[in-house]
Amino acid sequence: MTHKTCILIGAPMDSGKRRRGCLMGPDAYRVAEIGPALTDLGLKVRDAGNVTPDDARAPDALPGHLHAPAEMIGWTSALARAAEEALSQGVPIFLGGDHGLALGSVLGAANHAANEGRPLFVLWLDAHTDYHTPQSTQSGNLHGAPLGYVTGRDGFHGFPEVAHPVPHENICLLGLRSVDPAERDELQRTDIRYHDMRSIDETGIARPLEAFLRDVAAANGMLHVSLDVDFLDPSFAPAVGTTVPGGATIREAHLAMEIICDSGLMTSLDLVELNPFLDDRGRTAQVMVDLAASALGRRVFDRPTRAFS
Ligand code: 4U7
Ligand code: MN
Ligand code: MN
Ligand code: MN
Repeated sequence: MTHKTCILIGAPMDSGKRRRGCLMGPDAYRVAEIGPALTDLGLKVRDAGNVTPDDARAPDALPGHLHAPAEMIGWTSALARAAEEALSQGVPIFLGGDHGLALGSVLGAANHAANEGRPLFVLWLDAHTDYHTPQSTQSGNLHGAPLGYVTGRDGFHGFPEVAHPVPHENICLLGLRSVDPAERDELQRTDIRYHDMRSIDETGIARPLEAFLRDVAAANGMLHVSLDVDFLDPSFAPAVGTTVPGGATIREAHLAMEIICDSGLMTSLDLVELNPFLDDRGRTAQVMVDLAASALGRRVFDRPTRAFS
């Protein structure tokens, strides 16, 4: 692991939804010392600063109830470029910003993987499925649509073309407990893997995650991990606009990160939806930094590495 360079990329964006505050996220992660937490693990860390969105306009074909569509298009193209560039140099860690940033981070990762001739896999840790299209979303908030976009669903007029859609079977969602009917109906027609909180309560988080990672390893895949604060239960992670009770515990979340780390497969990471305006003395920012450190090698004792291939 020590050969890796982590590249911190700030995405101070709020355009994916109406409630404001996530744009302060990158600063909160830096104040919570995400950089030192990773250098302490023997990793090289480069802070690439913050991305600024491209200028863009929203075509008339997009539905009128969408929030900030031009800004979303501008963020998507700028972040996809930043992701592609960073992936050729190390492991990008996107400091959000709302989950709308993943339209760009995953698009860039998919383009990079295609150039490398490798498949991209996506692990989505979230209370929500984020599988909307501009037409299916009722809220008009595109932070609920990144998986719809990167899988190549129709209707994202004016957004960068998704030349390499992520295949459904390469996506695994963990932590679900708030799924809109329109998303559920579409998802159930696909072979996306999803595990809601009930199934995590019944089988634990390790088994479905390890099964997914074995497939990533067998395919020599790249792995993008997208961690939404609301994957966690709001009692541990209050700084989020979309709180849904009954989320993952700190222990489940750390175990997931440690298993990801053991696999050695993660090639990019999003930390999204932190709203520092809603935080309680920085504790959610700190939890997210600790989870990122677990995904990148922090551990109490060395253990024999698990076999994933
Ligand atoms: B997040 C929602 F209706 N589905 O579309 C919507 F419940 O990135 C929520 O996962 C989306 O936090 C949440 O607005 C997006 C809602
Ligand atoms: Mn999300
Ligand atoms: Mn969510
Ligand atoms: Mn499919």
